[in-house]
Amino acid sequence: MRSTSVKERARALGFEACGIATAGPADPENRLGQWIGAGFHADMAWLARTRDLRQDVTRKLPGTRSVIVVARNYYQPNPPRPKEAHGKVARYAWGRDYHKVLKKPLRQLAAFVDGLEEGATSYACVDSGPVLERTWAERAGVGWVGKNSLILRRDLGSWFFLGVVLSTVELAHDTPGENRCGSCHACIDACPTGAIVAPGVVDARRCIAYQTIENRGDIPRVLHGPMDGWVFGCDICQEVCPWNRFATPTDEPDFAVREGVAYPVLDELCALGETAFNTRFEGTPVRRAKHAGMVRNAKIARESAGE
Ligand code: B12
Ligand code: SF4
Ligand code: SF4
Repeated sequence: MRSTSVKERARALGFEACGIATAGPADPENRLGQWIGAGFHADMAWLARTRDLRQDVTRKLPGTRSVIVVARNYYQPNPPRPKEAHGKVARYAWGRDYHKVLKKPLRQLAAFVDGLEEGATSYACVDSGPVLERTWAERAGVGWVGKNSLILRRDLGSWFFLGVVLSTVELAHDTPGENRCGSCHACIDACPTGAIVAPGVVDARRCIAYQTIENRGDIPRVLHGPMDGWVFGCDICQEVCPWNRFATPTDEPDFAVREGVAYPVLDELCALGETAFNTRFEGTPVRRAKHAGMVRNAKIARESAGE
């Protein structure tokens, strides 16, 4: 079967999971529209701008019949912390930027699918494409949408990236992931800013990940204390998730933690010039926050540590 060969190829390319969904309206309940309408996207105007594309994959790739979703594990245990006062960087950003790491194997997977049918076309993306990756991941059976809004799997927990290939090739689809959060609400309780406003719904304005990575302005004072040393992203709603007890270390050497990235010493970070910042975080996702953003975050962490 063609879908089996796609999954075998994905496995051979290093993806731990691969599932397939049949293309169709991505968001019939208009969750994205409601989320944007409530202002939960904060200043991420690009999300609102691309809303129509996100809700209909055939606008991005006319003739899309199948949505192939892959997962790549990035888990690795915490490295030792420095003795000096330090900040915390989210685990996903400790090594080489995942956009770069996943690009080649995802393109190879797309090329393989293209080869299944004369005249087939495809579109591959990781994170930055206008695709509702989590919706498709759940539909393709790659996992379920947890109450922290992340995709979870029984074997990997949630420490994995998603990648998507839209294809005009018709492939047998999988069964959607079954939600296994049950009565647990550990992530909602643990979120220090109350950003998880309903199961599966995060208000980015209150989310430390948004504030430390995407916000280019000032971070509201009321969030400074709860940020608790996070200087890039936040992992709290994953660290407390019982499914993450099953996480095993990644086999991707490019994700290996780089020197000085996971727990940057705050005095050093505050004093870092722009060139030194770019060199230190070269090739990692941390560059997205930009020099000014990271220095701002480090100053907040240093003030809070001193309080
Ligand atoms: C914008 C964005 C953010 C924003 C907003 C987060 C958010 N919750 O929406 C910010 C900057 C805060 C953020 C933070 C993080 N992000 Co982010 N982010 C994205 C991005 C680019 C778009 C997400 C989006 O469209 N949000 C809008 C909402 C409405 O969409 P949604 O959450 O996907 O919800 C849909 C479905 O989940 C479903 N749904 C919603 N609620 C419910 C409830 C139930 C019960 C059900 C069944 C379905 C359901 O309906 C929605 C519409 O169809 C995606 C990549 C992509 N292209 O999709 C990565 C992505 C979601 N991020 C990712 C990661 C890793 C993170 C962080 C963990 C990074 C970190 N450690 O700091 C945090 C986690 C914070 C959190 N708890 O969400 C990964 C998640 C991988 C995974 N295992 O799920 C993604 C998929 C990138 C990737 N390719 O790997 N992110
Ligand atoms: S990433 Fe942090 S701030 Fe954002 S929802 Fe999760 S626990 Fe809350
Ligand atoms: S902490 Fe509990 S409720 Fe939250 S995602 Fe994990 S299993 Fe689901």
